[in-house]
Amino acid sequence: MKKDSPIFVAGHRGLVGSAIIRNLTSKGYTNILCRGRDELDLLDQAAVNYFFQQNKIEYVVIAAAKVGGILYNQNYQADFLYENLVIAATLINAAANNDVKKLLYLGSSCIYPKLAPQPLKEEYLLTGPLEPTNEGYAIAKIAGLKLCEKYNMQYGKNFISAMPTNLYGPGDNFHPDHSHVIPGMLRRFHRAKIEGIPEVVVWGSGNPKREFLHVDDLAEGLYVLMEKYDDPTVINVGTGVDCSIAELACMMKDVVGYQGEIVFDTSKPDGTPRKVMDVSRMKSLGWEPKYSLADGLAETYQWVLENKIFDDGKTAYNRIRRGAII
Ligand code: GFB
Repeated sequence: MKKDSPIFVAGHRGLVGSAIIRNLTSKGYTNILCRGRDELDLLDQAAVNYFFQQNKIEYVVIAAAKVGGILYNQNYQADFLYENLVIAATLINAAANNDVKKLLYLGSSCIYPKLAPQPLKEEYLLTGPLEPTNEGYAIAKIAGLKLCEKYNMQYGKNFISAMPTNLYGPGDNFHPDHSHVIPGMLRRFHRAKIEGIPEVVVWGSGNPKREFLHVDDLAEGLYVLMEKYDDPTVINVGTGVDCSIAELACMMKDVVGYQGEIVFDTSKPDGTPRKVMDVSRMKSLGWEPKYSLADGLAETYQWVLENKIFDDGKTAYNRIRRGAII
């Protein structure tokens, strides 16, 4: 990519999209195009085609998606399947029809079978049943990566797919019910500390294990893929290290400086027991994550405090989503 190449980052206001913008801007890229959902409806094929034509887009990163934590996924499976399916189809088709040189599609570690051997290798895709709590999202993501693969085969395109692990960091979604585990826990531990609440409830048994990658480490990995990776095979992007949700809760308690108790609400779903990824192929490209989980959690909490994310509740959440803070 040349510094003035037209690069479209779809989903620029989200956790991943905002990190990609920070990363490319820091590297001196000057022609990064972004459109909010109020400016470009990614579910509208004609509108997206017109946008690609008008702006002669050369590179595309698809960081736009309907995302959320385990409860949100579990309870809105049709919305997750439909919206993520159409976003992928619309953007990939527009890229193919408008001579985009390279496209990077983002999947997720939840595309792998619930009980696949660990660590997860890319070849385990489609070898068993998926985790029910996010099956809708996972099928949409699998369809997207397969669409890239088939456009490469039939039309000779260069559309690559990366499978990030669970992500966290500045610009995350801190919604009390829809967020992923790290922002959800951070909000709960912070509120308990400020309001002197004697115990913090952690969803599930605490036994599942998860791998967590700071979003700025992901953004650097995606840059490496855009520059060096032209293989149609999906590639895992993660730390290759996991911890239990109970261990995460103890780390969070230390990061926030909370003195109370941790209790587990087993009426909430655990989800996949484990999904740590084999990241050897990504590391062979010369990329290594920089943040330890402890440092990444501390940096994220500092960002939350500096941006007063929890001070005015919903407003702060909405400001984040409109990109006012990022
Ligand atoms: O991050 P999370 O919502 O999604 O949940 P998944 C991870 C684990 O943390 C589950 C537990 O076992 C939850 O029960 N947990 C504990 C919590 N406290 C909380 C909390 O306050 N909020 C949340 N959300 N969880 C996601 C998929 O699955 O993985 C996404 O839903 C995506 O679509 C992502 O694929 C990578 O890791 O279970």
